[in-house]
Amino acid sequence: MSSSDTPSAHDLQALATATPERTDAFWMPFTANRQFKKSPRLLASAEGMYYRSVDGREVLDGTAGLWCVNAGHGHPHIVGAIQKQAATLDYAPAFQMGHPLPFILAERLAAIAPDPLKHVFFTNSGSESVDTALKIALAYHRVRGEGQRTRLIGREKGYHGVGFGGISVGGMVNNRKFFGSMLPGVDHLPHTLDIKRNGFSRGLPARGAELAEDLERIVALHDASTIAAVIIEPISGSAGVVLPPEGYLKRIREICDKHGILLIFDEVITGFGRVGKAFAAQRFGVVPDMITTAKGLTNGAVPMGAVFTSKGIHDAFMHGPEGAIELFHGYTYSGHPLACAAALATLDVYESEGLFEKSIELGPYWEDAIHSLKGLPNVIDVRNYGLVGAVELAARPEGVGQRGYEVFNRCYFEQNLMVRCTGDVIALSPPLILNKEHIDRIFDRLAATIRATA
Ligand code: PXG
Repeated sequence: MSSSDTPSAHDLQALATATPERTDAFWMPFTANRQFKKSPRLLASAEGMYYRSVDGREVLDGTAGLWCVNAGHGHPHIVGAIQKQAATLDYAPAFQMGHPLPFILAERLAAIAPDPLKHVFFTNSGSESVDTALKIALAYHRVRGEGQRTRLIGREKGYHGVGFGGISVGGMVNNRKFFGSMLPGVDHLPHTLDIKRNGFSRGLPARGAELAEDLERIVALHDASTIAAVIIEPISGSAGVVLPPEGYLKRIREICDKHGILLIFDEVITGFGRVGKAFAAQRFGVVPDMITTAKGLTNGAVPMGAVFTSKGIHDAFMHGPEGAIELFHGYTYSGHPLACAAALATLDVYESEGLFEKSIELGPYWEDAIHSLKGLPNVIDVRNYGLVGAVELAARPEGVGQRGYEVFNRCYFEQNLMVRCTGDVIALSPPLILNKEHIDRIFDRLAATIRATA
């Protein structure tokens, strides 16, 4: 390409805000490609609580993008930090070399993480964070002389990204069934969704803590000496917002402790203020041995993930000759300068705007608003915690997911509201900068759509 062929920045802006002429080459992720391309939902820009679509509509963001834009869109402090960093240091090698920012960022992250999770390994996504945590768990047992602990325990309906490790411990059938035998030696706890007993609970469901006892059954079956780690989401997001029954997480922690099994919380969606503290671990008062994160870490502005590990896990690796690499794992872009700049600026905003507390301040109003949908046609459950919500709809006789998709699509085109649908569950997770008027608007528009889709 000669320099005269290089598109100018102005041309790129024009391209980025209009419907593309051709849509064939791009194979879209987790999307019904043929359906989408007939009637694309394309976003051109965003500010605060709103997207603007390529056809010029202002669309209220009920989902913080995909659970990631916790500080709202286009925050000037975050934008400025990324721009400056791009012009200062575009990239530095991540292995046996470094640059200052990941060191500074890791210290700041350690300061907001629960004790003793004071060490941070950087990745580029939630999927990579999960695979990293699983690998650290296996290697941790090995460096301590317990290399026979290789078994990993996940949970039905769990979502841990799309790497082979993540789908192996995950429990969403469509994410697994096409992809062969995955990792061997994995078992699954039962999920905790029980609409019959807990339907329309406000906050955490009261019934179901005993489901944690299933871990004892799995331990008895395989023997504790073969089990490396249990990984669960404190709140499952992708499967349609599945909440932990009161007391459930504490019991899982106790059983793991009893048997020397590591506990990993996947906080890719619950991290960074979604439920009223930096991490759900803190809100629920249960501290795991590792926490996996991504999304809200950089406000979604630059891809980045992070795994928090306990001091005990980290220190177990810091033996042997000083010149030996302690963990044979990492990514070209671990601690990327742009991602670090975005994350540091995002942490500034969370702090200066008090966003981690927003889910506690607004939680009761959010809860009342979402439960006002009870009684609308086809609403069979409503679930909420912090600034997370789900409205479960009865499936149409023609097929699971059809009603959910129609509500999602009509919200977008007819009500200028972005929600998520997963099966027939409408999931909500707004930016934490929202106010009560935004909450009213979200639920007015969603209620109108649910009525219209009856
Ligand atoms: N763990 C959890 C708990 C997640 O929610 C991942 C891992 C994977 O992250 P990456 O960055 O590799 O995508 C996730 C991702 C939804 C939805 O609609 C949720 C996710 C992604 C896309 C959609 O609920 N979570």
